[in-house]
Amino acid sequence: MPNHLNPPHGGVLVDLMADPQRQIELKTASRDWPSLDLNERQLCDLELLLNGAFSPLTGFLTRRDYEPVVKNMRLADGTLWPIPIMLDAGQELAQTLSPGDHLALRDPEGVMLAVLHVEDVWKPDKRAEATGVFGTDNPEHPGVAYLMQRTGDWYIGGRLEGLTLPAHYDFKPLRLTPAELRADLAELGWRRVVAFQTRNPMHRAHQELTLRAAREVEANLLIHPVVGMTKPGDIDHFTRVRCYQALLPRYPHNTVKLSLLPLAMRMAGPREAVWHAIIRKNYGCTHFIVGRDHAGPGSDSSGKPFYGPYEAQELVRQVEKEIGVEMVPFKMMVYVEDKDAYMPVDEVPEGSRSLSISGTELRQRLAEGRDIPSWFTYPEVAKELRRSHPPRNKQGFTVFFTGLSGAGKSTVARVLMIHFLEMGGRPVTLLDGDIVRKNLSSELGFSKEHRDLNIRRIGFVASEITKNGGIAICAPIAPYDAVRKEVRAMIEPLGGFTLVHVATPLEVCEQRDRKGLYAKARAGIIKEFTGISDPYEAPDDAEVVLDTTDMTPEEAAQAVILHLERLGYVGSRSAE
Ligand code: PPS
Repeated sequence: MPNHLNPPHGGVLVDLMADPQRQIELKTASRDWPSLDLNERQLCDLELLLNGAFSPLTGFLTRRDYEPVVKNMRLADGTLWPIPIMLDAGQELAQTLSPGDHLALRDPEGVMLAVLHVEDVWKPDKRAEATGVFGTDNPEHPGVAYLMQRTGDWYIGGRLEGLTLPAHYDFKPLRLTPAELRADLAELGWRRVVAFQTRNPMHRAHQELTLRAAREVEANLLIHPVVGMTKPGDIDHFTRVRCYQALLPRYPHNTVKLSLLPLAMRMAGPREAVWHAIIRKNYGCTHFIVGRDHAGPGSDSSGKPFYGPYEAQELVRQVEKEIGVEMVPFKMMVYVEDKDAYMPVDEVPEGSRSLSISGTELRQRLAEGRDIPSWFTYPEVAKELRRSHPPRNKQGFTVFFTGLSGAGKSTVARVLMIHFLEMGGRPVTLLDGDIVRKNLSSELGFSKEHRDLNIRRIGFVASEITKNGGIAICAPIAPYDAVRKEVRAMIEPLGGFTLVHVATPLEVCEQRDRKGLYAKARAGIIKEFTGISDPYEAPDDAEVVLDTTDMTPEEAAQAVILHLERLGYVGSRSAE
């Protein structure tokens, strides 16, 4: 093994990649093997198994290793390993596999990335896994939620042989494998390297913390952000990496390096911190920064934190020698106004005012286009954040009408569209019930299943429009609550979403009967007619409720516009 793969740059790296001759054999043999197309989490795990970041693991855990890992953070042979790395599957695939079989692991395009030599197939006790790994089975914990709701019920364990690493097309020069990073560090002559883990943009507090850490242990700094899967709702990695790149010139020359880690985080707090330290050891680092509430998901709905603020530091402290990485513990850094400097919260002089801005506060400031002070983040970082998080008056949004046939949805939607066109500044699309049924859903009828599918299609189109900064106005009946909520959940992370319940009473709609449909429904000529022979679930989450019985379409549209103005999506500021 070349010298640079040995300490001080990490321990022994496992190499799971098959040589070219063996790859040909595997590809030929794979024609007879079952396949699994990996999801995002599995792809991340596979990449770090294959590239050696999860050394000493040589594959997905077998039951023999899984159980002691869950119970006491150790593989069967006693090696420290805190997080189960599992290949999960549904019953359909699991039933067809037995020990000794081969499973081809593929990316979503069908490219074969690796072969799993199946050693074990079993149904785990997920609740025991949750309490063992996360210390809770509360589904508000994102790691528990993933395990309970998105993880298949079966695990398949076994050794891996790799053919190729998952493909990435973004920030390629920054995606170094452990061997590549070790080689780079050796070439730079960096013998002591302190790694900084992050899933957030880095502000001045983080810069100060990393500079202090590097100074304290006389090491160079590796900024090693996670770009695989982080906590749902986090700022996307494209934006974050641009922010890190903007920050780099603010460090002293030749002291810092940026490299990206395609890890799927579990938010497991203390255990995750141990895992992060092992991974950094494998990437060739000698030191690892552990801050306040490292890799913790915050608090549950009752406000109780899942982990104590320094629990992760305590656990890493117990095992740092065994891992061979020295922890650099840090308290929270705050800005001290009268000193115009950052310092650890426990060192702030008495009587001094300290300031900080939370992630939620930052998101609010971005959404409202408010000032982001330069004591908090450098202007070049703020600029990157603003580019991908424009204020609300520049974001896209969806206005989603729901209500009975004849309630007035289409008419109000049309008036609203005209007003948006008059305001200008954003493209507007009207997805009226009839238009959609003609163009997107012509093959669908009015069963619950078909109506839900229709609404999902509308939601998908509206989410794309919203994501790209446009206005989508939807006006279907959308009689079912669950699918309306699904659409809301799909769109809200991408821009604005306003549900408008056109709550005109059935008697009024029936009296109007502009299309003659109610008469036909009463006569039984039209079946499954909403309000007559089919249900309508009135929403309890509508932002605007309109009854068009005694309201003009103009008045109804104004009520929606006033609501959007109040939130800042339209109005005087949208002309800026
Ligand atoms: S849904 O439930 O949201 O998928 O319905 P939507 O796509 O809005 O389609 C409703 C329009 O189709 C006409 N129509 C019916 N509506 C309800 N129930 C039945 N059985 C039915 N059959 C045909 C009706 O004209 C609806 O248009 P609007 O504009 O709401 O009156």
